[in-house]
Amino acid sequence: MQRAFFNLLFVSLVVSLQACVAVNSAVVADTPGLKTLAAFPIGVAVNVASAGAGIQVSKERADLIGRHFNSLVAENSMKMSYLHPAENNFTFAGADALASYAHQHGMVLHGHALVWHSDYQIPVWMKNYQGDWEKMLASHVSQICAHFAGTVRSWDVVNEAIDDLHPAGYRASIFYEKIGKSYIEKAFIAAHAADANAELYYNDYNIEGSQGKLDFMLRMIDDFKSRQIPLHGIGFQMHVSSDGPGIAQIRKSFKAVADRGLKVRISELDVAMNQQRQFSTFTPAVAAQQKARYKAIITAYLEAVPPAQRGGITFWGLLDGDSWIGKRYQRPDWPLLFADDYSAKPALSGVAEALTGK
Ligand code: 9MR
Repeated sequence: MQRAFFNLLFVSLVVSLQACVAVNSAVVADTPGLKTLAAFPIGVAVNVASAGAGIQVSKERADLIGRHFNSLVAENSMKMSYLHPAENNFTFAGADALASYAHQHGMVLHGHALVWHSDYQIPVWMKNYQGDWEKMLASHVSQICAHFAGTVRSWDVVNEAIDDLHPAGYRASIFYEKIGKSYIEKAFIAAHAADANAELYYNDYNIEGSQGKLDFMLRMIDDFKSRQIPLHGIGFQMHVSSDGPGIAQIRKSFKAVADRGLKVRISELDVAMNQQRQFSTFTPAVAAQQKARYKAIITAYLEAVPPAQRGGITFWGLLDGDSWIGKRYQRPDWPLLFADDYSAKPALSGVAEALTGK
């Protein structure tokens, strides 16, 4: 009698375990790898080897990334201060490891960023540089591009050179102050001379939302085109939120760049949901709103950018907890496609639905 009871218990345990496995694998099988749904690169920003979060040291991350993405970008480790800590010293080891990881896993590596104003990403030696700034910056760009020629197929050559606070002028960065606005074109010329095969992007935020900033950038593009400066595409960072910018403005901004024959990348996509700090948890209603927003953005990209000009879409991190947003603004937020337990959020289906036109 007792034995029969335990047998029954055992059988029901096995049955429920099997059911559980079946449900989980059905969920996994139902979520297509994003990279299988697009003819252009689908990327994610990763950290190199920070404990647990580094793609090379976390199996969970590596598996999820391998399933959905075919393009990587270093969230931080290819910025100026990390790659070029002293005038005559480059530290390429971390980025080289990422490049070979990408290569081994059939992914492309996008380089971010050769010239960026952000104060603590400019190496101290550079800030204090007393010599010829034009030569120094060109040499910085060309040495890095030459090192990665053949492994990095596209670069953010200049990041955030336009000032959106003082409407639509050049940002008063150290490069602008030392060299003038020509530092931008000179960086592109140096990058192209060092690696003629690399695709070269100008990358910025809020160009999908601020008409003034967009117009200023379009004038810069037109000027570059008229003088054959080797600029191949624009990266729209797209750190957007649930409330804005409006989708019509986003579509129009992509189209304005595409109409000029350039490639368009969505280069750092995330959708913040808690700018007003009104939520303490990520509810199903917020998740549904985020899904719709992701879907609308990807749809706008596909509508506005012809296939041959789609440089790809990169998400700025994998798990919500990775995101810079919560850290920078000191608030809970859930801007990305995966929750911290590696489960897919509705946002992932929103992206998949847009890519498949459903
Ligand atoms: O996500 C990045 C964060 O980890 C860094 O602390 C920060 C400063 O280097 O940069 C963040 O990434 C930025 C990117 O490099 C350029 N566009 C804005 C991104 C978010 O701030």
